[in-house]
Amino acid sequence: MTITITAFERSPDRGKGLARDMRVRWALEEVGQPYEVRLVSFKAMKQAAHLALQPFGQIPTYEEGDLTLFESGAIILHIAERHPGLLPDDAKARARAIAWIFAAVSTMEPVIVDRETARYLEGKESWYEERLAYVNDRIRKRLGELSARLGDADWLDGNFTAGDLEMVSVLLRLEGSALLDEYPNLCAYSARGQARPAYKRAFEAQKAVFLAVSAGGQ
Ligand SMILES: N[C@@H](CCC(=O)N[C@@H](CS)C(=O)NCC(=O)O)C(=O)O
Repeated sequence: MTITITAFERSPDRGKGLARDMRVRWALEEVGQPYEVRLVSFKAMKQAAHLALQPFGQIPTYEEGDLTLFESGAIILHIAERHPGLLPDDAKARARAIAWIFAAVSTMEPVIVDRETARYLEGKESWYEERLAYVNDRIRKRLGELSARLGDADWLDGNFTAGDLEMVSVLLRLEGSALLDEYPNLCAYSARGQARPAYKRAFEAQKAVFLAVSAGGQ
C-alpha cells in the first residue's frame, strides 16, 4: 500500500532538515518503506482538504490506504510498530523505547520550541534577552538530565530505537546554538544519529525539495 506524507512546499528552514516531515522520512528510511511526498503551501495547509487530515493545519501527515494520521510522534510510533527495525522485540524494552518517543516530544521538545517561538514572536521586545535567559536555563535543565541519563552509552536504552530517532530529531533544533555544545555526550549522540545512512537519505530527500524550489526561482 502506498504511503504518502505531506511536507512544506517551501520549508522556512531552507532545507536544514528541521521540518517535522524529516522525522517521518527518517523512520521510513530506517525500516525500508518507500513513500511519496505531497508538498503543501502554507495557504493550502489552512484549507479544508488539509484540515481534514491535520486539524491544526500543520505538516506532517501520513496516509496509507484508508488510514490517515497526524502528529509526527504518533506517525513514528505507527511505523515502528508496523515494521521491524525501530522497536525491540522484548516487551519491556519496547515499552521503554516508546517512553523515549514521548519523552522527546513532551518533555524535551516544548522547552526547545519555546526558544524558537520567543525569537520569532518576541525577539524585538525590550525584555527579550531577559526572557531568553530563563528559557535557556529551562533547556539546560532538561539537557543536563538527558545527558546524565545517556552517560557514555551510544543510545538511550540499548540499541538504536524510534526513541533515539525522535530524541535526536528534537536535539537537532538546537544545532547552531551554543547550548548543545555544553553537553559533549549529547553532541556525540546527535552526530551518531545524523551519521546513520537512513538519516542521510531522508535529509537529502528533504533538501532536494528546497533545492528544486530554489532552482525554479520561485
Ligand atoms: N506536534 C506536531 C507539530 C507539527 C508542526 O509544528 N509542524 C510545523 C512544521 S515542523 C508546521 O506545520 N508549522 C506551520 C504552522 O503551524 O502553521 C507534530 O509533531 O507533528
